[in-house]
Amino acid sequence: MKTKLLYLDDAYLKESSAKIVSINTKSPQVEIVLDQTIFYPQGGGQPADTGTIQTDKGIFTVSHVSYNDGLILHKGKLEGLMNIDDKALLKINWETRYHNMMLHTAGHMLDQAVKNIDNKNFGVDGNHGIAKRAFVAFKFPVDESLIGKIEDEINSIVHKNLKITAENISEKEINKRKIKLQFELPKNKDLRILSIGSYNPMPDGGTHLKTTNECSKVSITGIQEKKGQWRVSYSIEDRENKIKKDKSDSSNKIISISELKSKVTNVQNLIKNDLIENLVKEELKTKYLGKKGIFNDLAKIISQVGSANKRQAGQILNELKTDITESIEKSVVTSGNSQKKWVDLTAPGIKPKTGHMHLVSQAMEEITQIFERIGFSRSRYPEVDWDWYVFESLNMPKNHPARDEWETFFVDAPMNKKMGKIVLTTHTSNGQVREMERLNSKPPIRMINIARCYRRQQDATHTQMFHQFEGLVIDKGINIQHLKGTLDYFAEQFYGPGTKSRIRPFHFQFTEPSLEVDFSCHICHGTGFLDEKTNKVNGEAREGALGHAPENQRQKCKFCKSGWHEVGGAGMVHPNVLTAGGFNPSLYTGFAFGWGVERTYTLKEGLNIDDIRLLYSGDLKFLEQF
Ligand code: FA5
Repeated sequence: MKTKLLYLDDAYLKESSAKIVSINTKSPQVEIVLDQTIFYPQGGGQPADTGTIQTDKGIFTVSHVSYNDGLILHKGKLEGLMNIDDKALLKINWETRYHNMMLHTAGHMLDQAVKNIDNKNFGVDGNHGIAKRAFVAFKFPVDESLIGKIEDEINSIVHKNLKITAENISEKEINKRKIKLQFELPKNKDLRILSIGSYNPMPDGGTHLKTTNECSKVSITGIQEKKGQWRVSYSIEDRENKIKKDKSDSSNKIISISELKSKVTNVQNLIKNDLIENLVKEELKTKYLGKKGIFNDLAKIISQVGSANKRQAGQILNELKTDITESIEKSVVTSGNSQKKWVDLTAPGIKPKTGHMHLVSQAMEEITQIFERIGFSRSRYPEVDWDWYVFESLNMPKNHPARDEWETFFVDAPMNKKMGKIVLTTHTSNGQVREMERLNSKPPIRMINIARCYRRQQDATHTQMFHQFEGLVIDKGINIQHLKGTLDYFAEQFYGPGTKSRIRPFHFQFTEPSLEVDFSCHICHGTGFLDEKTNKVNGEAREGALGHAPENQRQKCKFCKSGWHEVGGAGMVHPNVLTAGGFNPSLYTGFAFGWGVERTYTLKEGLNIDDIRLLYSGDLKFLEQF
């Protein structure tokens, strides 16, 4: 196997993914081999790249990279864990690599520049930055008096902005195109050839710039004879200068009117803030209108707005200047008066804005606490779950019509033989069998499971994503009275003293008997009529008076219309569900209930939320009221 060398196809790749092929922790440094890499291994005079290789569980800091028989060895320090076949994210230290690319390309341009001056001379060796040295060694003498000339020549190649390309090419093709190579090269092997403009190509395996003028200015720093070769040393303008140049180039980009407007708004906000802070008038003038002030700085943008927008931009800037001048004039604090940065301790304070939990989170917190007080513990189960937990283990076999009521979203994923399809769970009842399994089918179970649920429904009382809370109690001797007691306890705790619960017969596949649960309306106290409120003794309607007047003379409660609000379902756990969870139904019984968090919460006194979609509108004007 060979490592795929991504840097040969695209030398500008700063990041890529790869798979770990081997990890050797035995050598003094950890060595990692990948199936492909963007890390350049030291060679051809170009230094190795550094950077990081990251997986889910570990990070590897690459300090050296080398080539060995088709494999690239990444050496460095491993923190955490990495395994063969792990997917990894590779990142090279781009600034260093880019500098190395510049130096390498400059080396090839230097070779060409000397050749342009002395047709017979050519480079035989090169170092493009290893150990911070850079030179090209020439076969024939290069005289020191030529330094200026070589420098001019190489920088003229830089300014010509020639295209730099690399291609893999066979020996046959080299001969066909009459490409003259300076060295004996391996036979019968494809070569990588680098071309700068129309100059004669040269073999090269390094990373290079795309055009010559991407390189900073090149300086020749000396010429030295060594071992019968003439080393011409060179340097390029330092990296910081190049980066600064790139930044100033990017400041030439066109600025749109909306970008300008947003910059103007920023300045207006800034000055508003400074006025609140009581900055001295003179300081404000220098800061905003001074020669090097914020306004003049912003006004330079006019050269970047494009001719079509110049007029409008000028107008916007003029308005800003008037605005700034007027604002500064309004400032009462001057260096002459001693009020600089005065603080009026009697002024009412500015209340810092604090956020709060979303209403639904507040409700979940309160519900959890209410049930924890009577020994329930909070569980969480997946909101993307197997059909088995959502339906089948709950006594709803495949194709059972009862499933239709849960308008289900199915996940487009392979199905499992036992577990069935993957669905977005339609109710928190998926936690019933999961909780029984978690406790190894050992009683007692007192679970409160609060989670997100999903159904294909959307109207004032239904959202596609909503929350339910599910209670499950299993033990010996649990009966329906325990359920009713729990409902009454919750009603009083959540809605306030006097609130009652009511159960009505219903049908769910997973409970027997099944019930629907209602709570009494806090406005009409369960009577359905508003006039009852004033005719109560200990919460009960008083005999006589309006409580027994004919219905058409009485005012109906608009909030509930019947005295009761339905919140959800409940019942005694079906023996088949107990069996699916590993419990013996002849020994154990249990009850369960499942209600909508949003629905239960919006019925609270004083909320007046008649459309639960508002809860998810993200409208701060609504949310901030609570
Ligand atoms: C169920 O989901 C049963 N799993 C409840 C249950 C649990 C019964 C345990 C027995 C034992 P139902 O489909 O009725 O039942 O939903 C219960 C409550 O969830 C509803 O009354 C409502 O308050 C809430 N709800 C259901 N669908 C939505 C929706 N699309 N948007 C908001 N709330 C919803």
